[in-house]
Amino acid sequence: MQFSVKMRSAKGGPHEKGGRHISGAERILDENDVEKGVVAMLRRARNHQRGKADFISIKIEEIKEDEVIFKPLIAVHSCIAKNVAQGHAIAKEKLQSVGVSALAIERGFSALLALKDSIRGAMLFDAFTGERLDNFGNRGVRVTKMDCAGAAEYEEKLAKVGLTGEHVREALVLASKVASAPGMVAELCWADDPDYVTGYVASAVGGYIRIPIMKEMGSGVGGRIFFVKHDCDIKVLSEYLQEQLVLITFGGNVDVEVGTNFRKKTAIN
Ligand code: WAQ
Ligand code: MG
Repeated sequence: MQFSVKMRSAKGGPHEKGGRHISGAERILDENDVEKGVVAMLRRARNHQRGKADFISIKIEEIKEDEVIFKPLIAVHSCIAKNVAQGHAIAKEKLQSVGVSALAIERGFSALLALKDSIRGAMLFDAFTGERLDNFGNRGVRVTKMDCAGAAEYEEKLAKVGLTGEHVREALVLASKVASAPGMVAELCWADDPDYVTGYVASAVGGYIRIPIMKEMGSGVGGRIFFVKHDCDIKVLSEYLQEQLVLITFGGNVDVEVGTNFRKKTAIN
């Protein structure tokens, strides 16, 4: 039996009463791993760099295994950037190359850079006009009900190319689910943890492009923008992001390419 386990935490009360978002997590776990998973989430919320949460919501739901679908891990590429300006320039170029308009890119960046603090979910933007399409306000759309299909296999393969840690695993799983969503064009993200400055641009076509520096060290403001097709059905998309159970598979060999020009290729297998 499997369970969807999700956590969101805030400080200064619940999110909906103005509390400051601290941390969230989403997993799909076997019955035997639920207890351990819940304890890990509790610890994360209480010992987070962003602060000690005083509101923690953990939701555990039994799932029907026939409702789970499988999607492949998107290809992973790493870029070199020496500072935030270079990181943003690479991200903009990559977004444009997978079909996001220059106007939408500017608007997306402005929206993220204008945040005074992180919100708990992602903002949806029209990839053509750059208009914000969701009306989730300071909540954003939270992608949930996803995990990697085989955690042990995943850890082992990613460790071989030096991609370890929860940030990477969670981001790769989220980005792969998001890239598979109906109407999705691309995602832009950087972390909200003050000492974690990495971010990425991801899409089904271009894969996961890891960018080492997307904000200044010490900044607790990160976020996500999902750029979607002009005629995207927001209701269908939001339902997929929030409710569809998705497990991410390796689907054979996965290549991780390193370098601005992606010259060095390391196969994970
Ligand atoms: N659904 C939608 N938005 C989310 C979710 C979610 N499940 N989780 C986080 N966000 C939004 C929210 O606004 C956060 O403030 C923001 O994204 C950043 O979240 O080394 O750690 O969990 O390759 O801090 C990327 C690089 C790390 C990983 C991203 O994001 C790597 C990261 P964080
Ligand atoms: Mg974070």
